[in-house]
Order: sequence, then C-alpha cells, then structure tokens
Amino acid sequence: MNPPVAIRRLSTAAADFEAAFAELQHWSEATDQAIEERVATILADVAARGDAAVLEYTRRFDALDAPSVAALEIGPQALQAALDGLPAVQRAALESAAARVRRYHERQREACGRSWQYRDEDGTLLGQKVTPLDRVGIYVPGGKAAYPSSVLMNAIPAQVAGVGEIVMVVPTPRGERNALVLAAAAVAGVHRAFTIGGAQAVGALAHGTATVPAVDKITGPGNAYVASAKRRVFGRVGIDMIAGPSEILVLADGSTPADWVAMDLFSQAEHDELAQSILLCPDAAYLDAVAAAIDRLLPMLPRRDVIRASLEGRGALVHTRSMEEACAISNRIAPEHLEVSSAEPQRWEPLLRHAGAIFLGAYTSESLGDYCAGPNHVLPTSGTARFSSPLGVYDFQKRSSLIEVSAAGAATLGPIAAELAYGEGLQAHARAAELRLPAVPPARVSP
Ligand code: HSO
Ligand code: ZN
Repeated sequence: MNPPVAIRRLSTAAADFEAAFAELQHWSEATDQAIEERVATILADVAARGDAAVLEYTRRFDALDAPSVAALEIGPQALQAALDGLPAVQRAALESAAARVRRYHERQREACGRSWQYRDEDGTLLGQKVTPLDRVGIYVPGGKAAYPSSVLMNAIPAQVAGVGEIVMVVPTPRGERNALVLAAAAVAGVHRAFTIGGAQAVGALAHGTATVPAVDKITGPGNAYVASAKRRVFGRVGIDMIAGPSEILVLADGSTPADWVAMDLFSQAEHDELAQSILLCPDAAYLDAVAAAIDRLLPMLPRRDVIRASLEGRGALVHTRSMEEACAISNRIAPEHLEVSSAEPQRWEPLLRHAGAIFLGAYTSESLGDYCAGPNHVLPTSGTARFSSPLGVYDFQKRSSLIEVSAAGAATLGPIAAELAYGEGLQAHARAAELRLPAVPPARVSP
C-alpha cells in the first residue's frame, strides 16, 4: 500500500558524486511569459485607475464583490475581535510566540539599529543616522499558504524598527476571512488591513490608490503573480526577497534519534512538492535508520503526498566521509535552514558559513524556529544565504550619512576635494571647496 519513499542516496566517495550533486541543486525558476504579461497589464491598470481596477480584479480573481475598496478594509476593532475570538490556548500560543519574536528583534535593533557619530581632530563631525521607513506593506498569502506565523515574522520587525504605518493585504476569496491571520495582525501591531491580494494588491501598495496608501517597501511571500509584481514594482518601492521553495539541510553525526531527524526532514517537505530536504551524515547505518523511519512515519501524516513528492523529487540522504566534509558540502549548498544534529554542535558551528538559520543540537527542531524561538523565519532560499540575511529590523530601517565640516575641516578637505574635482573636469565642485579656504586660490582653467 505504502511503497518505500524513493529518496536519492548519494555518497561523496562515489565517482559520480559531483554530477549527482549538481542535479540535486538544480531547479528551474523559469519565468512564465504569460504570467509576466498579465501582471504587467494589472499593474498598469491599477496605476491608471486605482480603486476601480482593484475592485474589478478582486471581484474577478477572488470572487469578492464589494461596493468600494474602503469596504474591503478590516478595521482595528475587527482585528482585535478576531484575537478576542480565539480559543484561549491558541491566543496564548500566539501571544507567547509574538513576545519571543519581539524580544529577539529588540536585541537586533540594539545591535545594529543605532545611529553613531564621531569627530575628527579638527572638529568635523561624521556619522550615520538610522531611521525607520514611514510606511510598509505586508503581503500575506491566502488559501493553503496562509501562515499566521508569517504575519508575526514580517510585522514584528517592522514594528520594532519603528515603522510609522504597517499595512497588511491578504487575498480573501469569497470574503472568507482567516481568523488566526487577523488575530496575528492584531498581536503584531498591523495598523491597517485590506482583504485584497494578487498583483492588484501589490500595485495598489506600490502606486497608492484613493483608499490604499502608497508604501515605501513591500515584504512577504506570495504566488508567482505576486513574485512577478514585486519584481516589477521594485525601484518605485523596496521589496524584501523573492523566496523560492523552502529547504532544510540536516548535518547528523548519528547521535539524534532517527525519528526526530526524519520528522525534521518532513517538516520542510510538507510545505511544498518543490521543497528540499537533505541529510548529510558520515554514518551509513544511521542513514539507513533514517530511511527506515521515513518509511514508517510517512503514512501517518496528513500531508504525506506532498512530503513524498518533495522527498522523491528533490530530497537526498548523503553519505559523507566525515563531519568536516559534511560541513564543507553544506557551505556549498548555503541552505535556508541548517540543523546541526550532533552531540557536539559547537564543534561544527565554526565551520559553517553560509545558511539562513543554524539550529544547533538534537533538541533544536527547525519547527521551533518557524514559530516561536525568536529569530525570523523569513530566510534566504536557493543558495542566496551566500550573500543575504534573514528578514530583520534592518530591512525596515535605512541609514543617512551625517557630515558637519568645521572651518578647520574645510581647510583640510578643500584642497583634496578641489584637486580631484579639477581632475574630473568639474570646476563648480572645485570652486565650492576652494571658496571655503582661508585663502581662496585663483580658479584653475578646466581642461
Ligand atoms: N518554514 C517556513 C516558515 C513556516 N513554517 C511558516 C511554518 N509556517 C519558511 O521558513
Ligand atoms: Zn516551516
């Protein structure tokens, strides 16, 4: 009835390892031309016709008919009512998770959100001033990918950063609202929420309409239409990342119960058929034990079909020569989530450089990080952890340089600037510096 899961088995000692590894890392992110064209049309229409276009697309794509966009706004009382209506245990879990996520991000703000300045010996002041964004939009997907935890992970860092207004959009087909999403918005400090989605919501946030305010940055996951729309409005507004399917890589030394590791591999696989779960381990018998656990545990899970498709399509159990080699391979993959399921995680952690989040030790299941440990669960995917970071307070802040040159400083800097300006053929630049010197030299002839 339940055939064994045909998950790839690789060995770094095998002659064909590099080819098999390359295949494992390959996935096509082909952009669909038809989607691109439809999104371009929707964005142009929303930019031109505002609310009327948003209403029409919401009617057409979400079967949600409203007399005005204002009627699609969920007021603060309705958000609070959703929170008040939750079962007590669910509310308590949501609030504990939010408090932990908030505390973590407050630490982050302390560590990297501070303005700073210093003075040169001649009195010139130099510095960097950190300010929050005025207004941000948070896109929350509807349907099967509606994650209240993602509302917390997007809105709380924005709130902690001090963003003036947080506007949430959430597609709400047929007007069926997700109470937990609305409750999460209340807990996370969302100021305004609209039951609109898709490219039309992204367009409304980017351009502003009579009802939906224009924002400075849009964050949050979405389907192919939303991803395409975010790419297209980038430049007019900031965006976070364009996330690919979820990934987990487990480095195991064989000391964690095999069932725990199997379930951790499932926990990412259950997100999506295209999600990727990989186990690296130097102990072949342990890999067999995890494979057996996979076959035994999978039939009990409601999302077993998605998990099987993910494991068979993109998963792998990899036998390495050593933990050191496993760490090196992990760095090549730069996974979104990296579990170090080892009795000595602190020994391996220094060897690990590229990962969105690193979960240390047998007790640290990735799922705890998804909900409530504290760090953000919006993480770089598809190898982008080589150059990017988790969503954080810093994504909702920007920096301005500060310069206040003293009279003595102008005398020191003027000749340097003027020399370089004449070299660039920019005489006005040069004279602006020279006019501030105690003895103004004659203007040089520009080349
Ligand atoms: N693992 C997902 C986040 C998530 N998991 C939400 C459960 N709910 C991407 O990091
Ligand atoms: Zn998850």
